[in-house]
Amino acid sequence: MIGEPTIFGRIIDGEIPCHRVYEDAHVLAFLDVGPISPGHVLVIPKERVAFLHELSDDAAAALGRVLPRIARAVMSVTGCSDYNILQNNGASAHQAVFHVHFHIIPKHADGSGLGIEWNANELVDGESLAASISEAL
Ligand code: DGP
Repeated sequence: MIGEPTIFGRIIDGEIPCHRVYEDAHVLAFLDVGPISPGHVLVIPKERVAFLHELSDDAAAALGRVLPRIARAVMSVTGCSDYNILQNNGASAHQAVFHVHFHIIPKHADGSGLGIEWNANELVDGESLAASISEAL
């Protein structure tokens, strides 16, 4: 790890308390301290990297393995049938804590939950763009 631990690193280390809902060797999940809606949970890797694209394959796999299970538990307890998974990377993309995290945000009947502004445009040069991204993998 380079630099000061983030607030989530300190939660992993037990220096800062959290309302833990799940933990294994690679993953920790806990309630968001400022929930957008009741049942808002954060799921984080114990690997200390800021952005999704920095995650090791093992840490990514560990997250992917438990996310649906935690989502099912949130649905069962809150009664929501709809929810968003949000994962922000970079300050301009609304990331405030620079340790990878997935939000599970229930959408409740009262309208509480994530609000999304979705400015769809027309796809331009799809074929060459897809080929370029594919080649970059
Ligand atoms: P983001 O904007 O994606 O980086 O979201 C960071 C989230 O982390 C935000 O919803 C509030 C939450 N958060 C920040 N500090 C703490 C904390 O100390 N404890 C808990 N449980 N959540 C925190």
